[in-house]
Amino acid sequence: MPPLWKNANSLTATAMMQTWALVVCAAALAALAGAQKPGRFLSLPQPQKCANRPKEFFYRGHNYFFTGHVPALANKKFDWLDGRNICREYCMDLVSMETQEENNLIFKLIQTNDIPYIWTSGRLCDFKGCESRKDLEPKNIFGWFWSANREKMSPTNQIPNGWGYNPWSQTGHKKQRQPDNAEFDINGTTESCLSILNNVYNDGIAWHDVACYHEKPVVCEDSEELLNYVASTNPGLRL
Ligand SMILES: *[C@@H]1O[C@H](CO)[C@@H](O)[C@H](O)[C@H]1NC(C)=O
Ligand SMILES: [Ca+2]
Repeated sequence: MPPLWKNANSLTATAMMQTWALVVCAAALAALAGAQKPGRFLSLPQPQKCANRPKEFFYRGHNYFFTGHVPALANKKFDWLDGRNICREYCMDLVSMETQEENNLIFKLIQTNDIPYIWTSGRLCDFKGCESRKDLEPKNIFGWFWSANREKMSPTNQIPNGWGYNPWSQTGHKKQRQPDNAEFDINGTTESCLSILNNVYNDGIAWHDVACYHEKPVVCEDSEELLNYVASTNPGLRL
């Protein structure tokens, strides 16, 4: 899969700031489009929080934690952007499941701890900058990506390459396979964010598109981009 934006890899500090500008812009516009809390931005990493970030488990070079297992964050819920920002202050971002093995790990975390739902970094490219991308049409099939690293997802109507199942639920509010953008039909709110729901539609643990204003606990995953940036600007800091 090509990265969604060309400069997704090997970021210098300057490119990093440009990337932030792009993402900040997109996030702000997306927030405005949702008419929820206008003028919101992505948070910058906080070096001390990065150094002391919760490390609940480790997989393939990344640390992860569930907010419900961190005393200061337990019982708190966040809308999607606030969820990203909670993670980003720790040099992390919402979890991205690019492989079946990683997805199974997160499904198991949800099952073992009986977690009702979480946010992931999955996002529909439906904000400014996405209009001219013919390769993202139709959006409900080709328009999804991981915002943590801007990687495109597999088409939603297929079993992803290398996977044995399609992680998107086969059912939902409209008794149709996901993503179904169901809340748009109810009151015009687009379901632009990717949540894992635990058997909410009697469908087991599965991916659903959900409107981004809903509040959920989150799983944070190390962001190499933010860790590298904080490492390069804070020599000697142990991350
Ligand atoms: C849309 O409907 C959902 C579900 O009933 C509700 O929670 C939400 O507040 C509604 N949003 C608006 C903008 O009316
Ligand atoms: Ca849905």
